[in-house]
Amino acid sequence: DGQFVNSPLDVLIVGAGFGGVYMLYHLRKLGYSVRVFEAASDLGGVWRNNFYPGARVDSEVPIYDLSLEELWRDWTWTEKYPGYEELRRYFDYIDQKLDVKKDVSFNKRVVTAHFKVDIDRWRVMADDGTVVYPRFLVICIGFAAKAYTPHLKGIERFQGVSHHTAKWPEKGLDLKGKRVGVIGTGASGVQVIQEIARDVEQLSVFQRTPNLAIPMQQTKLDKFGQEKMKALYPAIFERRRETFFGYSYEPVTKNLLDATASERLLHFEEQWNLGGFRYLIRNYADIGLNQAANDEVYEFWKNKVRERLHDPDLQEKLAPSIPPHPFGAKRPSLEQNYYEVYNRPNVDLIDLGQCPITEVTPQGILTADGVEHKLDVIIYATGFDSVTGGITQIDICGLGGKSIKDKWTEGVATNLGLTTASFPNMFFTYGPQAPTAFSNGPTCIEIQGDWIINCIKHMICNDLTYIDAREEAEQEWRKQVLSLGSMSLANKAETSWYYGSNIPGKVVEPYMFMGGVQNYDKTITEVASQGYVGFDLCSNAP
Ligand code: NA7
Repeated sequence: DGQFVNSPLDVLIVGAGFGGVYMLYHLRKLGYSVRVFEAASDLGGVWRNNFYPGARVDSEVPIYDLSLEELWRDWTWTEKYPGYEELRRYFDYIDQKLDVKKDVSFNKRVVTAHFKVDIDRWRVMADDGTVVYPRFLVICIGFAAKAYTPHLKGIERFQGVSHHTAKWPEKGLDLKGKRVGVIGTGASGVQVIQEIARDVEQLSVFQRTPNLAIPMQQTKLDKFGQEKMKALYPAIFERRRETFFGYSYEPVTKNLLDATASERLLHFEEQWNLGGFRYLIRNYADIGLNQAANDEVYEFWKNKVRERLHDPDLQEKLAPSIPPHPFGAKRPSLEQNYYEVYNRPNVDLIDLGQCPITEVTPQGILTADGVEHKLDVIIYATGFDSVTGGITQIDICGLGGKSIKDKWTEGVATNLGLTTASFPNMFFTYGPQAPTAFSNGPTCIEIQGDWIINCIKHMICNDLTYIDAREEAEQEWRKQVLSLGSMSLANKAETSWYYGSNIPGKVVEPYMFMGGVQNYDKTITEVASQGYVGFDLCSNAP
């Protein structure tokens, strides 16, 4: 076994994005020996992997900041919704401030992690053969660690260049003057489409489901304004833990059906103009549960979008008369000039609902109407085997030699979205059965991170070697996650990564806790303060 063997670790963290950096900072401060293994060559997590043109965050700053004062005190953003370049600079700055990199091993993709009962430690191996034996294993790889490209017939025969948005070539890709096809109109598709349309010779967008995108209302930020705002940062960071989605604002408590027509109109307009996710999450309380309320939100959205499109055919394809799914059932993208792009003469929208892809040919994409769309570049903006895919692609074995992949074949089971039974001393953040996609990333990560840090501290201080979730607690949590997920209108979307239905063969069930960040925080905090009910803690492994 390779390096580090002689200095057994207290904690190994997998992933150096927001979660990994936050955990490292706190655990190191407590005096533990901690190491981070990161598959990429630098810090940044999702922003290290996703750097296609236009990649940018859909949460505004400082909501998207880490809440550590030593970070935000001297940092200034230039845009309300920063792009990947600025987010990468933020991670460089984090390193300058917190001296993170000295404890991170880059280019180390974790391939196996086996719990060794004889030593009460994990044996973790990276793809370069490096092995470590940490007591605790914390997986901070986010929900989008495994990209998904559909198995289209003929895909390997394409003679042009093709890339998944999350596997963009490191040296970049010159699209000027090229005929480019984009498959997929999720968050990544919308961003890449609106960014490249003006540069490419011809853009063909292959759309299966229209994105019910809402305006970002991007704004430039200056230092003076931000310095003034900083007086409010502590309140903002506290507040984001107290709201349903982990932002600093809440839905209104009133139901849409109890509001007058003029009240609704003005409320919709206000959220629309303020931008970001407000039209979704600061809207009326019943829009995610009541179809009639949701229909009205859709109608307003449809009319707004149609105003921006010149051609009636495009209006129907991008903002159909009949909603493709309830508004908000799939995550609406935040757009800047997405709809205007389709008015351009060099942009073509291919509606796969009417005319599906038959195959990829050496020269492009053939659709069912017999048209071969000739392309130099194909961009797969086709998403991820989200939430569980990144975890199950690692060979993780717990007690009894069972792999996590086998354990989760019939569906996911976790206790509180933090651990899973029979995998002792292992935790994960921003993954299955947690608020994950139903929350602002850093909010969720800090809530879960704090819980894990306190748990590890509790174990070490009390000389406990072993914590494992009880199966009955796990089943109880699963029941709650499933029941919340079945109540939501979100389950009405045909293909959705929230439910795993975007991946052929994946178990279709709610993969995340949809009961609200503040309720999640309260629940997990109570479990800890009651002495970790639902967990076995002991001095020796059984
Ligand atoms: P998403 O949101 O999963 O979007 C994937 C897109 O790819 C979506 O429009 C899919 O259509 C489309 N898709 C997937 N498979 C196919 C096939 N076989 N043919 C045609 N189109 C296909 O992934 P993103 O990367 O955009 O965003 C993921 C999250 O990352 C996002 O929510 C943010 O939180 C950040 P569909 O809608 O299923 O019909």
